[in-house]
Amino acid sequence: MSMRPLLRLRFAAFLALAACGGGGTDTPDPVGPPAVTAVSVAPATLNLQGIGATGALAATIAPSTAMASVTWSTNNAAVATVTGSGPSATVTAVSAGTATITATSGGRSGSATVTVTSTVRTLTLATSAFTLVPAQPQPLALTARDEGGAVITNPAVTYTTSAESVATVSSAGVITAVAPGTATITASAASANVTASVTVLEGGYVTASGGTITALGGQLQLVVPTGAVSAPTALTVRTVSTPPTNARLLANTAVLIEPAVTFASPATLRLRYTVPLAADVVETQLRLARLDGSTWQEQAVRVVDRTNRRVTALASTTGTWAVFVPPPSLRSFAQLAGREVGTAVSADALRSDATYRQLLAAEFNSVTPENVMKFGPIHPAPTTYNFADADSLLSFAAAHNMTVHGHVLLWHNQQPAWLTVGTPTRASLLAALRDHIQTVVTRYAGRIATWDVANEVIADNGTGLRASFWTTIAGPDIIDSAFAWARRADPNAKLYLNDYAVEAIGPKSDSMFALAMRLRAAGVPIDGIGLQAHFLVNPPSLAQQSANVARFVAAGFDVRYTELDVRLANGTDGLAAQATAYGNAVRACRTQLRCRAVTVWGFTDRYSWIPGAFPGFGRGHLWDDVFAPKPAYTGFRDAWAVP
Ligand code: 9MR
Repeated sequence: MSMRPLLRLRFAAFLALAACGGGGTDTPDPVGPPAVTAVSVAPATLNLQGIGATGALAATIAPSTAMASVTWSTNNAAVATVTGSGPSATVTAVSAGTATITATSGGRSGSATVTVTSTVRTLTLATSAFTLVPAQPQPLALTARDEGGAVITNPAVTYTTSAESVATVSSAGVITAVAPGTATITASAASANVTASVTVLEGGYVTASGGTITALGGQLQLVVPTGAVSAPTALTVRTVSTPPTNARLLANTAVLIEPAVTFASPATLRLRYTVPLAADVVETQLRLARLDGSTWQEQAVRVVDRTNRRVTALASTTGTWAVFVPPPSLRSFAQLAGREVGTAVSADALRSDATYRQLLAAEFNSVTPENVMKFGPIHPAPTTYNFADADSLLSFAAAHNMTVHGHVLLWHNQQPAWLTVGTPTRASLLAALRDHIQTVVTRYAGRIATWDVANEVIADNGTGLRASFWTTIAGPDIIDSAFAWARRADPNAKLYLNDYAVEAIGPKSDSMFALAMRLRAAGVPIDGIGLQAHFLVNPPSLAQQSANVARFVAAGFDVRYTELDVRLANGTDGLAAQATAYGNAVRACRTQLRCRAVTVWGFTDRYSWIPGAFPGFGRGHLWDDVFAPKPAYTGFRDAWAVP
């Protein structure tokens, strides 16, 4: 048995004393309980779970015969206190941490380590209601406290969401909005719970490095290039219902994107139209607009994607965007019918009258210069051309997606004085006309789809050719030459023979037919027949006109109504008959696919050639002199509108 040296010494002394006892001397010295030689505490470690939890410790004294009392102490009463009498003690947890509990007896001591682990009693959130947009992250600011109110760092918390489809939550407590709706996020630790409500709006979230907003059930997609925004930006998107002036919104496609964000580089904005398009709307008419203050600014449309029903634009800024279509118009119906609806355009009105321009652009998809391309106006001196007005009209047409019907190359009216003075000869006229056609047609090649090459060359009584300045001096084959020169100058333009009073089969239409056949047989490049259609209230019937159109088409010619108007005698009503006349021209044309267009010779009574040319007549057009649509407009439009 091993014994510590000191103990061994004392024990030896005790034995020595005992040995000399009974040696006849006095009572031996009293011998007390042995001194404490060691104190141990069990268990050596004590884990207390939760504030207020208690645990027991026991001290063991050596030798067991030692009779010393035991005192207990803690080195950290903030963590654990100890009460005890004798060898047993009760330790009470005060707060999380570690304390050393010591039992002391007879100058000796032993200890145990007590670890207090606190439990989460309360969970609180700095904010417990969130409104987010899809893809937006939102960390939860969670505080866990123990029973004593102390904050627990890094508590073990689990997070759950009531609707993954609305918002998810990570194990670190970061919510991510997914799609519109509401969800409840629950954080749990021990027996504590706390919830946060999440409302996800239509919208999206753009991150600093780029991103995509998809909202409104996929109707809106905003693709933001990298670096386009300087910080993560949440955008909410709402529907709005105020349409652009003079336009129809496609349902659900006007969106308000808040807050308005200006992008460093343009983002791609795609707006989907989820509704079927109205019968008269064609995709190419779809427009994008952005609300600027209280006015809609039309934005350039980059792509109309029919398959996915998306209209795409480049956007520098968010705000309110909409897909819209123009109101029902002549051109929308004509386009559906696969044809052109045109009008002669007055250069003066185009220059000076904004209402005129607005109506022209909205209603027509084809224009014919009423005067400015005629020989005299465009070629006023032998080597002088005046293209300014024609150029303006072509710019307008291009800007508004309109075709241009050129009018006119060879005609006996509106010639410049220089052409007719002196004694023109066949040679001089041929040279002049060739130069004229080469110059004018070449200049506008590719921009003028169809040309009136020869105009009004049939005699009024229907017997053959008109004896005009051109045909009389140069010979009738100048007509042939005009077509040939025009073809050479623009091989793609369709070349027309144009005349009036040829809208029903009869002597004059027969003469025109015969001329067209002769020209073609001679190899002259003639493509089409222009029916002017300057009507009075009782024009040829629909059946007569249809038969006439059919004859030219059957012979292989394109046809177009080139100068339709219906003049009324002053003091008469005639508006209903006028409406019928306008409608029937369209109906007749539409009986044949190769009747490509119906062009009116001016669209408003405000700028009309009729009163000047036919005193006592007027009111021949679709809109009146203050731009109010007349029954003629409705009659004309309805004939276009039928499928
Ligand atoms: O509408 C045109 C009018 O302004 C001119 O003064 C006139 C000159 O003759 O020409 C009018 O247009 C005609 C067209 O060029 C050819 N067909 C008959 C049209 C009405 O006269």
